[in-house]
Amino acid sequence: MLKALIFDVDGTLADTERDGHRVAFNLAFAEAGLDWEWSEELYGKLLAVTGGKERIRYYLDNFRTDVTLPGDDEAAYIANLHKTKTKHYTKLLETGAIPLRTGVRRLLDEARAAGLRLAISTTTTPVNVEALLTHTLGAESMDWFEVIAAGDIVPAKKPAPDIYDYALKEMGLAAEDCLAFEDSLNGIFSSSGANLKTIVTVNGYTKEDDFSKATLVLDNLGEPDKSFTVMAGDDHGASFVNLELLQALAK
Ligand code: XBP
Ligand code: MG
Repeated sequence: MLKALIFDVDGTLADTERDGHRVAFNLAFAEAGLDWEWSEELYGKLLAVTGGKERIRYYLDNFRTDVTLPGDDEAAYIANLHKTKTKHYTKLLETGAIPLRTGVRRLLDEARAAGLRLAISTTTTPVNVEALLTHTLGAESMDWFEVIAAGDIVPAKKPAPDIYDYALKEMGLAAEDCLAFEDSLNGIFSSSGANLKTIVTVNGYTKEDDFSKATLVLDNLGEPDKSFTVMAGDDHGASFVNLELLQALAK
């Protein structure tokens, strides 16, 4: 019996990476006087690593071995740089620059009206979730989600299943009572690692990924007047994601 929907954030609720996080990282680097510039192409490679702090570390270790960070505490330097990035990112969201993806608002409204429980499992920083929800759905939307599992709240980020296991535990639900929504390879490894059936909505950075672990792979959630495109899986005759389709997928 489907009891809850658990949503990833970046790339799933909204297409935040290319024009949001990436831009915020570059603004933080410029503010710190660094010559680091993450192009759209390079950022696509850096998305292999989840977590902004971890992504900066990955960039330095794999693309900038020429760089020696100032001071003697690299982790502290990176954490501070990441704090600046988060400041820029939340300011970007305040401008309304990043809208919700197709079908997200409608599905959240349908789920709430039907009494389905909602949760979030994301690698991003908690303040980023609050900024996205507040500026797209209103401040009260933070209360729509029983659990907002985000960022450093778990020891291991996606692709580890920790963030989904945490949400399930906090909700007191079994994986078979829920469906997860994801957009990336790291995401599907995490949700399927927690034994969750997962609907994937691909985006520019992830459309070529292998989503064989997903229950259904779509270009987006669709709307009554704008049908989705099915990349893989059984759409049960639906043309957009609604509760009827989700109930069929959850069986
Ligand atoms: C995506 C991520 C995050 C964001 C950047 O998270 O991996 O790290 O790219 O946000 P998800 P932070 O798809 O799980 O929502 O800089 O706050 O980590
Ligand atoms: Mg994601």
